[in-house]
Amino acid sequence: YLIDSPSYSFLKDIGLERTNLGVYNGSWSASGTTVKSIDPGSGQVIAEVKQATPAEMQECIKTGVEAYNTWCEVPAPVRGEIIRQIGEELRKYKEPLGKLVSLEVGKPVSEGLGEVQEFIDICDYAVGLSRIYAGQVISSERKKHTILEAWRPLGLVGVISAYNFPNAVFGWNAAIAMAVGNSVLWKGASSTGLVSIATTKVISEVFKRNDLPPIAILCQGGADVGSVLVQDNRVKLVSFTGSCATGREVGIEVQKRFGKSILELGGNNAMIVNDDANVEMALEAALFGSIGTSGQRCTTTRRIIVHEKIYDKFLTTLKDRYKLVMKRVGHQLEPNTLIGPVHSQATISSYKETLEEVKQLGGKIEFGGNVIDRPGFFVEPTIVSNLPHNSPVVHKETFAPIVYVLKSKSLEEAIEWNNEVEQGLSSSVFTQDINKAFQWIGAKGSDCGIVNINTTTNGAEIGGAFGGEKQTGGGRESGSDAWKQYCKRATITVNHSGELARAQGVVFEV
Ligand code: UN1
Repeated sequence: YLIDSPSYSFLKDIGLERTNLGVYNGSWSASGTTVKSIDPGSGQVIAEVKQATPAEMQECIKTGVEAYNTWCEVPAPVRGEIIRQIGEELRKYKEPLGKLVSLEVGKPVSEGLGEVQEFIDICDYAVGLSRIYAGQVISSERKKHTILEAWRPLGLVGVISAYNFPNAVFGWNAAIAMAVGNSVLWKGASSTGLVSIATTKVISEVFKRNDLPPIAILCQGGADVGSVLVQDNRVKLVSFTGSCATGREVGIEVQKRFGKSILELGGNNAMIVNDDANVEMALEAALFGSIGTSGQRCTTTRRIIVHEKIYDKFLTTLKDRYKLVMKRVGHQLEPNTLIGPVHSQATISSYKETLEEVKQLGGKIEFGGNVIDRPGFFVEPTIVSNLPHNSPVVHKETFAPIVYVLKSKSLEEAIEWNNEVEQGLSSSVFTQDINKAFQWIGAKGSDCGIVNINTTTNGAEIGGAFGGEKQTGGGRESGSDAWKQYCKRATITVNHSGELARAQGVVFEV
């Protein structure tokens, strides 16, 4: 196991062992199956995680509700102070935790560190939020009456996160949910259990130190354990990140019991390069957008729609850049690496299947297209051309580094293509024409949740609300007023007139 080797001592620095228990609800336990965590860059085992049984999930829910009953009465700015301490702990452990994220997911170290930074940033945001989130006072039509609006916590919030962002996505949800008074129960992806455990170790120390119950609970497990969380009425909100197919099932299950859900599902993100674009900048954006995280972000650029006037030159230069980046294929922990492995053998299979489909449909592989022969799970980042904009394979999200380059006649056509897919997460246009830019962000512009101008489809900051429309699920996480989704709204009419009055002039007197 890699954890036994001295060059991986950072794993022990964040409290990991050879065999780790995947349940934390005040103490560590777990009696389900054992999952080996694999380094996608070498295929070697890092360490192993013992997962929960469905019964243990039930226990976690019980503890989470109890913890909520304490936490919701802690004044919001005091909750903020606890979250400030969590942010401090994360700063202290940023290096080993970021390296673990890199190792277990397969993403380059700077991206692993970036992920922990995203969690730190959202903690800062939540600290501020804890002091400023507020309701309002609304005018009443009745004399000496006042309408108040207040935001109350929901209770226990469930978070199910995916392997590609095993730390930050939990962070966005947990920091905001806890700031407004909820407790949190997390089930991370089975293949990134070590990140879930290490993250929970860092956070749980803060609650202990402050004599608080476990406000953030962890329950690692498979689909059987996840479905207990999804179906239990005590879990007031389920925030799910993953595929459209699973998200649809989760959404329906939660709706059946009238629970709340936040769905952050697939994307099929397009980048439009208009004929007046700063092409150099667009090329750089295309590179990080399509290849970054080996194409495994929900915000990854999957389609590049280029104006016909600049199409040929753009494609040729893009291929040259891909050639350059190929020199930077390597193990994700190597400092020089820009292209790490994909996460698993399953990703390689879907990469191969999609490229088969591409060939059958008459697509041209302009660059890449092969599995790289080295230990671990490596594929060549791939550019495909010559497919119609509405080809079924172009409309499907393959979670791998494959990008389709499409040739358009006008911005209008490009916007139409941007919008014609089922998913609606992220999008961006490259133009230097302010009129075109405003066309893009207007009602008839991009229909996505993220509508960028002159920057990448991926790599959003925490300050804005994150999420997308249509089959992306409609939920919003992270910044802006996304916190409201973790609350219930109370509309409070206060009569301070000393006599009862009815609204709308209704008479009801005996
Ligand atoms: C994800 O891929 O699920 O905008 C999240 C981004 C990151 C988050 C991605 N901040 O690419």
